[in-house]
Amino acid sequence: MLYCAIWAEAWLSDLGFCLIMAVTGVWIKQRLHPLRAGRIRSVTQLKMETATMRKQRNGIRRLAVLLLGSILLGSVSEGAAGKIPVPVIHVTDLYRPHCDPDDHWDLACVFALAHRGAIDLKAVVIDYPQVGRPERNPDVAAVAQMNRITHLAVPVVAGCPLPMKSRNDTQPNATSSDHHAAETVLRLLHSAERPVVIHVIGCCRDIALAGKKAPDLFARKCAGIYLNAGTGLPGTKLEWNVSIGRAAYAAIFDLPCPIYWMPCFEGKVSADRPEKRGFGTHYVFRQGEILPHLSARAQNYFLYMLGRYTDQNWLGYLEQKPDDKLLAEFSAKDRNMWCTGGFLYCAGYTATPDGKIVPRDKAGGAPVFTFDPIAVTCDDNGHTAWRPDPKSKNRFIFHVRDAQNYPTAMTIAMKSLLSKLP
Ligand SMILES: [Ca+2]
Repeated sequence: MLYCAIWAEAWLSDLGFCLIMAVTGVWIKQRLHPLRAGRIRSVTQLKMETATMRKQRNGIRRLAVLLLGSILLGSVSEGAAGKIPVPVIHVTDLYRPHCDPDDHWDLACVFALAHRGAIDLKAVVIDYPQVGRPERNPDVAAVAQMNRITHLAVPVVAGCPLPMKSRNDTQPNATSSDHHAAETVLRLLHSAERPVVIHVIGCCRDIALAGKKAPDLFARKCAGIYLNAGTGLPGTKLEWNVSIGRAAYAAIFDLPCPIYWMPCFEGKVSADRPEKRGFGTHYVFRQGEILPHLSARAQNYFLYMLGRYTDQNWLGYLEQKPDDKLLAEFSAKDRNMWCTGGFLYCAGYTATPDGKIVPRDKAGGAPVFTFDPIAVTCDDNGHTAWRPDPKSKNRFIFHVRDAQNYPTAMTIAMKSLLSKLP
């Protein structure tokens, strides 16, 4: 709505400018025409005057076109954080019944950013359920609820059931159903007017497949992959999102587009390397700090998931009065979180230590996190090695700059996002 209002305002001001230019043009024609002005005394003088006037008119036309163009471009550059909403594809292991409820919190965050016009949410891709967990289905009901709450119409597709056998495995024998998600991603990149951001907060498979099938398209049309997987330092067991698809995780690091790597955990930090601290996104918040402050519909979105409902009553549940008992029960529980910073950053924002969401260039000298340029490699088994590289233009790592305030800042930022959901 905000974005529409900005466009409407911009176009109205452009219309006003055009009217002014038209009136000015008529006035100039009336005032300066040589015959009307009575300044012509011979045919030769008329020809010379006419040639001079033509040059002046062409100059005025060029100036008008330049002015009009700059105004139109100026209106396009308006919007959230001073830019057009960045197109986003959200890839998540979002199931019903839920696996880890953090994915539902994350889905609400990206919908909240879309609702306020900061991103253009193009699609949600949900991982194919894990082997041995057939009762878990991609939670299309949660996406339907968020569409209902935000008045958006974001499409949702399910991912590929086949694991990649190697980091270059493009699965030539897969069916169209198997690659529905990967092909959807490629179609969206191909048709997008601007490069698209991709958030991966579950398995890497579908984006790795899409990227390996069309690396040139990723080079041209992917603005960055926000990769929520792995650990910042080696020496610990593989993180969950890596363990469910090592080859796919390794393949992401091969892609010719920016990678904003968001290690889920810091890893094993040695006491003699204190400068290596802060390279993990994990934080914890108490759900009661946010849930009671949400709209009834937003509360019901969470309670329908947290209560593990698997009926078909997603719309009916959304519209009812929130269940006070469930609300109290889950408000008293903590929640592990990881991905919030990347959602803000891709939209042009960061957070201050006191949790204010601010444009990245207005954070002053103290953003609570940064993305630092690095050189990074990943072997076939999902083990990464990296080092700072100030010259790097397309590999970055999430860096918590203020560990003391980071969890609170992310919680307050999330609360301010979600509390604006209708
Ligand atoms: Ca996840």
